Amino acid sequence: MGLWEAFLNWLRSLFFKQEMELSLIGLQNAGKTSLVNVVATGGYSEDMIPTVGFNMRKVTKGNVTIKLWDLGGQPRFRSMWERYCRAVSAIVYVVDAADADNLSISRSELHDLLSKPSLSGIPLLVLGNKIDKPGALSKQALTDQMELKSIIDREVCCFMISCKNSTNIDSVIDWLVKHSKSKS
Ligand SMILES: Nc1nc2c(ncn2[C@@H]2O[C@H](COP(=O)(O)OP(=O)(O)OP(=O)(O)O)[C@@H](O)[C@H]2O)c(=O)[nH]1
Ligand SMILES: [Mg+2]
Repeated sequence: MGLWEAFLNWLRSLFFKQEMELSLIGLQNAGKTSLVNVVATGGYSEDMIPTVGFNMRKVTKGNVTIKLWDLGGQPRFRSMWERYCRAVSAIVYVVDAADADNLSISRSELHDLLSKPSLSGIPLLVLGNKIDKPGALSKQALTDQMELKSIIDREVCCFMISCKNSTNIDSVIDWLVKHSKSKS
């Protein structure tokens, strides 16, 4: 990027708020609502109520306002995931990296969702959560088992996080802010 362009972008950022909309998807108990809480307030709680349907939260980071659709992960809510992903700048898919039993279901739900033509090209951020737990998968193992390398029609990024210990939450926020769109 040229210097002049960089300067114009900087000026723009002073006058225009950035805005983005994203969806949090993943099986029940993965930690989606916990992630919203950590990003919004830094708070974490062990007793969480499963999300029924969805919740919408707005979070502001710097000059970026993020509208988050936090969706329920129980089987009965999965059919509505696609509808809430259509208009978003990015899909954030949360996986419980310490729950080996449900990994193959998580993988097939992810690949099912990404096969919808309406969602083609939307960037994907996969988060392996609960790395504070013993037995949590490594990033390499999660990447392999979720078959992330087979996704070639969009940008894919993966971080290992812990909502409990706030591990890597900064990297998540950085990635999200970089993927926001300008709004006049
Ligand atoms: N050890 C550990 N537990 C976590 C972490 N993040 C979330 N949990 C726990 O996992 C459980 C489920 O968290 P939720 O945030 O409600 O999960 P969810 O994905 O929103 O679930 P649904 O709303 O049912 O789809 C809660 O008991 C959390 O305390 C983490 O980083 N480490
Ligand atoms: Mg929830």
